[in-house]
Amino acid sequence: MTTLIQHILREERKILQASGNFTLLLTCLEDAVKIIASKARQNGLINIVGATGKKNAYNEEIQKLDQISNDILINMLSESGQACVLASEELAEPIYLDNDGDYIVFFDPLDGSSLIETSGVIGTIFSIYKKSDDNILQAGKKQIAAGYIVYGSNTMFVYTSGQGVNGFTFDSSIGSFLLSHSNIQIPQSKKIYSINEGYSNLYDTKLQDYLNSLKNDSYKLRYIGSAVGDVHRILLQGGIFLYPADAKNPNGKERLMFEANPLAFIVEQAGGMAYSKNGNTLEIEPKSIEDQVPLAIGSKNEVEKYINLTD
Ligand code: P6P
Repeated sequence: MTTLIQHILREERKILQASGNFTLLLTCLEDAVKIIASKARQNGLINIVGATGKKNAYNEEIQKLDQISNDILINMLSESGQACVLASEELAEPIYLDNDGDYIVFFDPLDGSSLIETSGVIGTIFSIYKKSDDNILQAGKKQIAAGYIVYGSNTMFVYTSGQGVNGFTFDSSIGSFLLSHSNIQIPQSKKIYSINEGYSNLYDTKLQDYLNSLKNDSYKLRYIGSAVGDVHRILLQGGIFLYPADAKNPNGKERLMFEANPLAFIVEQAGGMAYSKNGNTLEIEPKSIEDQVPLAIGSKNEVEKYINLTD
């Protein structure tokens, strides 16, 4: 039996040459997501459903559990003393903390929160960088760790620090995440694609022709409406997730710092590929904390086929 914290301690000693501070940061993150998981499972019993009446920087309604999750993460990560900057998808500005912490943490506190009310698959996504003197915005390839916690039929913590991808499933009988999926490798060929076909009239001709080629080749469509849920399925079963640019969203919708980069780091570490118009997602130099990018992510052969047929 290997717990999440045992695994992170071993990795920290082997790779990060840190003195335990990184493990302390992830321990506080683990506590935060345990609380979030507990709240999410009480949906229907406690008043966590519905909108707060506030909007985020993307003009989206902030749901009550978004706010709760955001506050829990801010509180726990601040208390760790190891993060000098916290940036949340739900906050217009990053939080600069008065400590000598070495790490910058970006997070989407609850991706897919519109699915809370219907008990859908939602999740927390995080992305960790070493502090940089000049700018908190760094390309995704500079991440030192990233992961997500998916709150679905089980609660699973999927994580990489650049040494492969491991999944830890929450065992409520002992209150810990235990290693359940060691060295995840994304299956390379699976005829499953994931896209919101409701927007197909907004897609350009090449994209429409590509989608038709998949249908003609008997691909299945699976789309949850939360990137963390769709990408988690693809990480384990293979396929491709697409949130492309369209006439309404010329830069796509997925947030570079909060969704695309951490998911791209995970998928590439599992042998997959992540592509955002004209190049690898992890190579993009962010211009703004609110950058949104088109995203094609999943099995390498599927993403390469997408690029060949649409670029
Ligand atoms: P649509 C969730 O709000 C999210 O940001 C992603 O998790 C998800 O992939 C996308 O939006 C869904 O967007 O336009 O299909 O509802």
